[in-house]
Amino acid sequence: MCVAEIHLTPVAIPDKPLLNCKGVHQPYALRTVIEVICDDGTVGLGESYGSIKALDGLRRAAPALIGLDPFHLHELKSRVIAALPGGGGINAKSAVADHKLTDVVTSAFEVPCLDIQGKLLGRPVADLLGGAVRSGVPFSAYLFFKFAAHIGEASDEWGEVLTPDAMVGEARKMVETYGFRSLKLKGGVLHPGLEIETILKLREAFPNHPLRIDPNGGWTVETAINIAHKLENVLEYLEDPVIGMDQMAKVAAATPIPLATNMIVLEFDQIAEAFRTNAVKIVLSDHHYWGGLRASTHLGKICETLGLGVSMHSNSHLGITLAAMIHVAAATPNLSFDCDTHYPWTGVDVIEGEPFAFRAGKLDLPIGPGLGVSLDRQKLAVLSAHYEETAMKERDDTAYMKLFDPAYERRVPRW
Ligand code: GKR
Ligand code: MG
Repeated sequence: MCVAEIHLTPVAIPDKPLLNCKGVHQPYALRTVIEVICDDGTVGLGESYGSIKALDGLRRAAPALIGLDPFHLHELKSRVIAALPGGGGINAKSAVADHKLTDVVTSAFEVPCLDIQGKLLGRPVADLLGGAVRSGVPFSAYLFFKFAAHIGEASDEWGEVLTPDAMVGEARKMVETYGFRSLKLKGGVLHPGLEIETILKLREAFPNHPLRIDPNGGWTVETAINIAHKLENVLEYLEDPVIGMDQMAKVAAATPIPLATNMIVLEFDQIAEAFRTNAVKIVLSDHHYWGGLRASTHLGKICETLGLGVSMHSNSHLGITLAAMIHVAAATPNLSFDCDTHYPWTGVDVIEGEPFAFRAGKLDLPIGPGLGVSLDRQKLAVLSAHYEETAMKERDDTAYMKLFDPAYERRVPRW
């Protein structure tokens, strides 16, 4: 059997005005839904980025995969590399971190191939990754400071969250609705003093919830060390307080709080330096740019060998990605921290039936072979129509922020 057809559908998912150190989320988040169809009619699903470079790479590589045996994943990777000479990265030049196009595209097609394999074998994808070691995968509440509404719109159901007290309110709603047992705050947005106050108020309101803060490199080394001192014994880990291996190593040397990253260790050949310099103690995996689900379990193994922890990063996403995250998280023995997810902010999906429902902050493996999710064509058509109608074809949180505040400037570090 072999791959006979590939369909790529870019979609625009309504998003909330969530703040980070680069600006604010636009009205849509862009993704691509991937369908790989075999000559026997078996369909594998995948989901990846929807940026111009990612979509272009997916479109250029897809024809090279026709005729591929969906079990031949090494060949999948070499066909992708051959189809994308020069490779390159998928992010804008101004981005502080980039992701390799060939890894992104390999992953985007590996997941549907694993979905196909699972369907043919009648087994969940987690079984193809060594089997699930936990029945429910725990996720953390992903807390964002936010504006009440997009420009020209009425307030969304979360309202404005721009103070420590309002953030405690957002956290309560997340915990009451989804049962999350740990909290991650997207920082680098307010003055550091206010973000310290926010974490301390969260600690008071949720004495038993592990807490993390991630300013995406928005602080100077001095600010980061100062914040780390104030939050010692409060944080489970501190994520990307500063940018760059050397700067992370300086902060790491000054605090007992473990540092985590999804910004300085993005590829296998960066792990050794991070280990040597003691810059990070926890690597955040993300199958979309680490090269796929199998690569993510390899990352887990390497981290185990080096005595590093593994946690999981996320970006705005739909249920196909969430299903893949659950399978790989279930099959990564040393993924010992609650995973990130933007899913509660998304509110819509392309999968058939009910959206994923968190119980006590956890999600079970979807039922059924492969990923265990199928595509709802009507839902897909709605999000695809949004993509076709919107002029937005690239994420640009800074440009959108300038519409709220024309004086706003992107600065990393900001504080
Ligand atoms: O959604 O604004 C966001 C996040 O800041 C996202 O872009 C990051 O990639 O969640 C991510 C992170 O942990 O850095
Ligand atoms: Mg992060």
